[in-house]
Amino acid sequence: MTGKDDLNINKLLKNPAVLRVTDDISPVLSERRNYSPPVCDALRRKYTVLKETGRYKFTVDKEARRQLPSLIDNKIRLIEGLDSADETLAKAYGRPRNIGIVFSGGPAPGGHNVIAGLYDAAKKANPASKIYGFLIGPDGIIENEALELHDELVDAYRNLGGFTMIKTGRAKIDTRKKMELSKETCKKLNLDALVIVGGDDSNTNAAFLAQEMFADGVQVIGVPKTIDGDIQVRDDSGNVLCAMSFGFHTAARAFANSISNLCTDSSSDVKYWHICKVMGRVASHLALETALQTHANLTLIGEDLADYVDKNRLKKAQKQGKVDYHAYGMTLRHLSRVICDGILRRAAIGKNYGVLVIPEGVLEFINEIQVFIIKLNTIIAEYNQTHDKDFHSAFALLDDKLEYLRRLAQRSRKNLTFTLWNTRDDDLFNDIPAFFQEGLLMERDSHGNFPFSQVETEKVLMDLVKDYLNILKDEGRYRLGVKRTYYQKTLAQAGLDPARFGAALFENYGQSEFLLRKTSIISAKTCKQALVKEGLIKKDDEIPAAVDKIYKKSVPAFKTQIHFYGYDGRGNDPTRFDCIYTYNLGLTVFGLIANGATGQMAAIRNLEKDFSKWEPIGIPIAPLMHLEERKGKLALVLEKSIVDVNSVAFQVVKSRREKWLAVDSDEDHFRRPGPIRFSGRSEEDRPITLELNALASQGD
Ligand code: FBP
Repeated sequence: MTGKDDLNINKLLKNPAVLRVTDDISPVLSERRNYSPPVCDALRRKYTVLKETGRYKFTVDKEARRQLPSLIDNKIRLIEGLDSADETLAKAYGRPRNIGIVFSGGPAPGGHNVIAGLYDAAKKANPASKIYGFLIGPDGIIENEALELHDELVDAYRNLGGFTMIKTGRAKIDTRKKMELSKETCKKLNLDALVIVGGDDSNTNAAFLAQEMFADGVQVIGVPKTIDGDIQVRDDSGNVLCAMSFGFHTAARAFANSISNLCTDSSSDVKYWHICKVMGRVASHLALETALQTHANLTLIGEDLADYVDKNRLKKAQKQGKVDYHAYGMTLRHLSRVICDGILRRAAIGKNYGVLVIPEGVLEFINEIQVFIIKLNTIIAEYNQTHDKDFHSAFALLDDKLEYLRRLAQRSRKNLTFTLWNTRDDDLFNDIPAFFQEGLLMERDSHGNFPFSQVETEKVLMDLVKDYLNILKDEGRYRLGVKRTYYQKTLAQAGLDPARFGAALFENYGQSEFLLRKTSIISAKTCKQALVKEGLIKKDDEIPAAVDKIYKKSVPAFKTQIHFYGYDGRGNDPTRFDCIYTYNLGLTVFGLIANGATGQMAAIRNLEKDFSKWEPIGIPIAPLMHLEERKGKLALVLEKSIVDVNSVAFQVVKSRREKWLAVDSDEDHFRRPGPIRFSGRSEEDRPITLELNALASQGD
């Protein structure tokens, strides 16, 4: 570049038009920062008060009562607004407070608005109140790494995605030492309250912290965060108290937009099956919402697979007067058959392309894999408890880990009381591909969860699918249907009689719009034999070019493109629904704190209804807890909500499956959700899952 060019570019860079388009602040960023979400009526008032209601009942776990005695009798708290207050309330409500807030676990769109809501409400009640953001997750509490938030910082992140302002982490405050350090931090910062924005595990942690700090008077409030959508709360009678965690809507809409684009691509280029894995560590809520948003051709729902019963197997066993326990639940192999069936049926009408959605946590619902996961969890946890070095450092390589498992299997042969890992387990485990073995042995997170996002589930499944399709191809059963009119035109143009050749080549000539090659024709050689047999050509003749062309058209090539949707959707700027939901959650948090609550989770009731019906509430966390296997032991945790196969949303998807598979000559029935639109009228109000499930309570 010459000096003259340098001079020009420097001048150009100062040009207002260049400055405007190269600025970090895009028009949508400004629009988002300046947006003020609407506020629920109760939270708009000068004061809030809590009204305890005994209307909602929970069955309390004995262990929860034992471990969380100060919180277990907490009730649902309704938040009501007041424009004026007596002196005592006004003084208590408006006293200056120090509040700490932390993000825990994976990012979820809307988190910044929880902070903004809490910050606005606290400053409105008393401008001298201080809000601290703990940095990089719960480690920030343990190590007292905190940042005092101020207007400029909070304003910079309003209505924006990610947890960028204070970052997040997956640490768990699970040892006496970490608990003491956390208490010390609260003391040093003179905190009145600590707010934990997290998923089921983090809210579990919030309950234990609330119990621990009860005597010190530090209140602990949880906020239901996770794109997975698996924090949903109902009471014993099924009344919905929290319909969905925040972040779910945005992530689902982001995934749906990308997947919908693939639906368009696949039906244009007609040569690929797009295999889309979507996040959701265990529950398939995100996959279900994606199905409703896009009408992709095939969507697997883990919870549905777990319910699977092989009726043929069951009948066969019944006839023999036996019970076949293997008939219950889905195996990996069987699942690959289910996928192949869809692929085959579409191929038969000439559609050798499509979109398949696989939930990230599908393996959790496959019996044989779940057994491995639980056994390996226990083996790893037991090893870590009894040795100085942890399992993963002691056995860094896969071969070392396999060798250790082999030794355990040998032990089971000598010692019959040791049943954790037997020779059969070891043989089965050695039968699976190395990359999958590595996946199943991966390090668990601090809460003992299996890292599904790092396992190439789609690869495991698609390898099985490809193997089976090859078998079906060899048997002549995987073939592409050829449009009758195309076939007739091609043969007629070559001067051949379509009817005579058709009868020799196809099993359904004259019966269907799409012609299926006979299963005995699996190669050019067998095609020629069929023609010779019917006297259409002589032994030494070549296959007529037109027939060869039709034969080649009927041979499918199974080509896939693999995609993973997770981190991208998690980082998306929130939908309007999530912006409004989270800002009101932040205000709710302050309402709970200002009224002395602890061990509660902030929530908004009636999310599935119009905004005017939204009600801020506090849900007691302790009564929601139950015992679950974690790190090989039973632990008290908040129960995850998985997809209810009897829900309206699932039943709608189930009843549309055949239509969306589109095994007919019509176009596919894809739906275009479009990208997330922050402004404009075409953006939807709330997740489709919520809208549909709300119909159940209306009795429609
Ligand atoms: P949270 O439950 O912490 O919100 O995280 C959800 C999630 O995005 C899952 O969908 C996914 O399996 C997991 O986090 C990925 O974890 P990581 O961020 O550690 O890769």
